[in-house]
Amino acid sequence: MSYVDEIYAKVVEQNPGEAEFHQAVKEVLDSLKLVIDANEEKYRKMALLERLVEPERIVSFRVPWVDDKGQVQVNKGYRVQFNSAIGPYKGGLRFHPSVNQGILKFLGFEQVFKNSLTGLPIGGGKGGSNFDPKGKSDREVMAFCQSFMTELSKYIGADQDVPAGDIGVGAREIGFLYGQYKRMTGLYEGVLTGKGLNYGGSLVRTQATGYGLVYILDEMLRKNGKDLSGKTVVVSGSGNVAIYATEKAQQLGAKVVALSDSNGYIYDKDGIRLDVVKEIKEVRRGRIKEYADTVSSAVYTEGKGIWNVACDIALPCATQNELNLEDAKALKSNGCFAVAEGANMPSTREATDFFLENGMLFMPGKAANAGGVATSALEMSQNSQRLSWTFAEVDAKLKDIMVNIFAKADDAAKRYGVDGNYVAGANIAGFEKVVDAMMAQGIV
Ligand code: NDP
Ligand code: 2IT
Repeated sequence: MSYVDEIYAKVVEQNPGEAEFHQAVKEVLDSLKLVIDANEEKYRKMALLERLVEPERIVSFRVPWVDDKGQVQVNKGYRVQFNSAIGPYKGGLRFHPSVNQGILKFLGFEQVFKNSLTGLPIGGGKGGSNFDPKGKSDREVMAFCQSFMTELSKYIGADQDVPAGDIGVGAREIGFLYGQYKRMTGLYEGVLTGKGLNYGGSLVRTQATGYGLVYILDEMLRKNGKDLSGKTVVVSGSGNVAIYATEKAQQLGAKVVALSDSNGYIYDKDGIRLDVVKEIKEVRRGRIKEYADTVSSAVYTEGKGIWNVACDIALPCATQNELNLEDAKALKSNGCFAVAEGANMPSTREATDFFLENGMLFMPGKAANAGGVATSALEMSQNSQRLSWTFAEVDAKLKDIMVNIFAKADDAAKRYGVDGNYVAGANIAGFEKVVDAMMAQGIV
C-alpha cells in the first residue's frame, strides 16, 4: 500500500465517527500523492504524514452558564491546536449546535494549509462549542462567552494561539470574549482577531472573507479569459461571508440573485438589495424569509434548493457539505461555469470531482476563503506595531494576497501536471511550506 493510502486508513481507524475529518484528510492526501510518492522514503522515516494528520493538542472543557430563567446550562468547549510549524495557531471559533470534535478537527486541518497559502506566519487551529447563539439574549450570550473564555484563556495568547470568528461568532461574541480574556489575564494584547475598531480591530476584517473570495474568483476568471461583469451569481448563506461576497460581486458588476439561511432561500430577479439583507441579518438578527416581506420582486422558498437557481457562478458561503453531486449537476445543466467556495468544504467530494471532471472553474475553500484569516494576520501585525492601517492599505494587501494565492495554486497544479486543478494546486502549495518548516524543526 502507498504511504498516503496507509495513512488515510489509519486516520479512519484511529478517529472513528469523524466523517468530516476523514473527508478533509482524504482530499488533501489524494492531492499530495504525486508529491509524497517522489519523497516517500524520506517522509516515511520522519513519519511526516503521521504528524501532519495528528493535532499537536486538543483541549476540551465544560462551559457552564446561567440562562435568563436562572437555569444552569452546560455546553462543550474545544480548541484544536493543529499545527504550529509556521506560526502561532490561528483560526476561528464556531458556535453552532452541530459542533463536535470531529468537525473542529476537519476545520483545524483545513486551516493549516489555508494559513500556509496566505504567505503569512500563522499555524492552524480551530475551536468552538455546541452552544447555539440563536434566540439567546445578549446577556445569555455574554454569560456563555465569559464562561467559555475563562477556560480557553489558559491555552491562548498573542504569540501562542489567536482565535477569531466563524459561524455564530461575530463582532458581539468577539467583544465579550476579549473583555473576559483581558479581565482574566490583565493583558491588553492581540489575542483575538475580528475585534471592534476602537479596541484593536482592523479595517476590512469584517469584509475580508467575502471580498477576498471575489478577488480570487475575479483572478481565476481573468486568467481563464472570462470576467465577472454582467454575470448572474448565486450565493448561499446570508451571514458574514455571504453578505460581503455579495457586496464585492455587485461592485464588480455581477448580479447576485439568491441568498439563503438554514430555513430556505430567496430569489430576487432584480438583484439582491444588500441594504435590506444587512438590516435583517446584521441589525435585527432575523431570517432571510423577511426579505421577501420587504422586497416585492423577491420570492422565498422554504428548504434546500438554492442550487437549482440558474446562474453563471455559484458561491457556497454557508457550511460544510451543503452542495452535493445532485446540486453540482443542476448547476452545470443550468449553465454555471465557475464555483468558488466561501465556506469551508461546502462541496461534497463527489460534487468537487464533478466540477473538475466537467471542466468547470473551481476554487476550493482553503484558497478561496483565505482572505479572512489573512486579514486577521494583518490585524495581528497592526496590534504588534500598535498602529492602525487605513481601509485602502488593508484592502490593497488583501487583494495582493488573494492574487498570490491564485498564482501559487495555479503554479503548483502546472508543476505537477494537473493544470487548472486548483484543488490539487492549493493542497500541494499549502503543504510545501508547512512540510519544509516541519522537516527543519526536527522531531516535534
Ligand atoms: P455566519 O454565522 O455569519 O453565517 C452562517 C450562514 O450560513 C448563515 O446564513 C447560516 O444560516 C448558514 N448556515 C450555517 N449553518 C448552516 C447549516 N447547517 N445549514 C444551512 N445553512 C447554514 O458565519 P460565516 O459567514 O462567518 O461563515 C460561513 C462559512 O464561511 C463557514 O463555513 C465558515 O467556516 C466559513 N468561513 C468564515 C470566515 C470568516 O471570516 N467568518 C473565514 C473563512 C471561512 P442560519 O442563520 O439559519 O444558521
Ligand atoms: O475559517 C476561517 O478561516 C475563519 N473562520 C477565519 C479565521 C481567522 O483566524 O480569522
